[in-house]
Amino acid sequence: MAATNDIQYKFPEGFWWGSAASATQTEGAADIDGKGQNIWDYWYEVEPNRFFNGVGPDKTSQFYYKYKEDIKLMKEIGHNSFRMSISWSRLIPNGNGEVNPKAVEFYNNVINELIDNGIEPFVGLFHFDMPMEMQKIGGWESREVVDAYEAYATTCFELFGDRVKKWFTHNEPIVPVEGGYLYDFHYPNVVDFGKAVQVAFNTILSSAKAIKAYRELNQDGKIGIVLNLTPSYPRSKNPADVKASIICDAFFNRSFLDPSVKGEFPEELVQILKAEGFMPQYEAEDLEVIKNNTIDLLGVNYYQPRRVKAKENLPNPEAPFMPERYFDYYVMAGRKMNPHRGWEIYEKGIYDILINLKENYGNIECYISENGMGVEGEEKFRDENGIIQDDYRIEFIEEHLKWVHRAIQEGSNVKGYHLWTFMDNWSWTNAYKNRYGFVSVNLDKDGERTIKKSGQWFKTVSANNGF
Ligand code: BGP
Repeated sequence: MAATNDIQYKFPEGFWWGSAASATQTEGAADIDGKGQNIWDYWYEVEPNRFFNGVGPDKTSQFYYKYKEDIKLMKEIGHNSFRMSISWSRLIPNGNGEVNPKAVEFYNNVINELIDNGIEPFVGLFHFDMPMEMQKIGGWESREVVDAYEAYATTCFELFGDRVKKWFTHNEPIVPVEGGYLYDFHYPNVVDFGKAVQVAFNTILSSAKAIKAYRELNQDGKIGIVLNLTPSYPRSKNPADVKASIICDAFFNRSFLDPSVKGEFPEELVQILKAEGFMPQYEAEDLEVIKNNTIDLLGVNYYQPRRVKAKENLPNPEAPFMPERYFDYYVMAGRKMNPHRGWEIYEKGIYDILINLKENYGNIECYISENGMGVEGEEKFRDENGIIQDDYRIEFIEEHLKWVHRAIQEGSNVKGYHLWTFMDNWSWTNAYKNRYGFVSVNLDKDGERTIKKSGQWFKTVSANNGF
């Protein structure tokens, strides 16, 4: 362990060190103990070929069975906090109605085990996993589903809120909009911008309703949302490029950030939706609910930047409407790459997000809820002692943490850093392709766990509260 006087980047007392994961990506046990199907279980059943190597959500990393062992490992590598999510279709198999007692038992056990090990549970209510019965009646397109979600959220607060003091209504809510309704990488694989807007609006409304329900219960915790705030950098200062980046930002960041923090929608976006004829349907009181129920705490997910320029070509008027009618992406020459995932690495992006929150969003309390480096074929880095030598991940985390540290020096209200993810897990259509964990999961050996070099390193960082 580094001597304390060797620490160059010291973080504030009580900084949250940990990682994040989600229910459907880790639990497995997809069809036992009363769990209902969600869209992933269903989609895998009907189109297994859409998943990398045909691996589905049925087994994943078996957290359902191995949670005690996993939580022990979390403690061992220095976690003082961990974000998990509750599977809506495990807790309430039909999405609305009967609560599954086996699920209550499981989540109680996990939450208690975390607390007994000195790890604060941060709990998300929705991480991409719509119950199939709810999807059948329209998913987030439907007001009925918004109401069912509010009831589900209330049930969670009532069941677990005595111990859980940090709640998140949604994780990256723009992703089910993109995946399910624009770009065909989540079920229901609809390509329809009008529906996408309705889904986005209803998701925001559901978040505000859950926040309202939480406050009405007078529990003494905090409630927020986790957003992937990918900055949109313009190619140049040319006004056309800058305008393109502002519009891109309004579509993909401010669409959820502004209503969540300020209770209002970005004017640039509303203007476009009106001009293009895509305003969602809503009731007048919805806007009041959104306005009056903003978040306490913001989770920030950051992986890579967006690089944007003015559109080069006229769009095909026959093609479905897409946000990209207003901008093009471009590849910046000289960008730094994660060659194992094909994503750009731009560490300063994390600082830019935090400074933006400080300057334009009232310096809302926030934390880095996901950041991480996916590596395809990571087994090749396993050494003769069986340890994955992931020095690239250590460097990735360090370089991002330096910028987080700098933002703190400049007054950012950022309270913690969680890696995506604790252990290698099943990542939607990418299944087990890209590995992100502090802990490796060997699928050929019944999910055997081994702490990677980065996990050992993180333990020291957490113990020293810096590096
Ligand atoms: C984030 C999601 C996670 C996870 C991660 C890695 O956006 O919140 O659920 O899947 O991306 O993605 P991938 O495995 O596609 O590299």
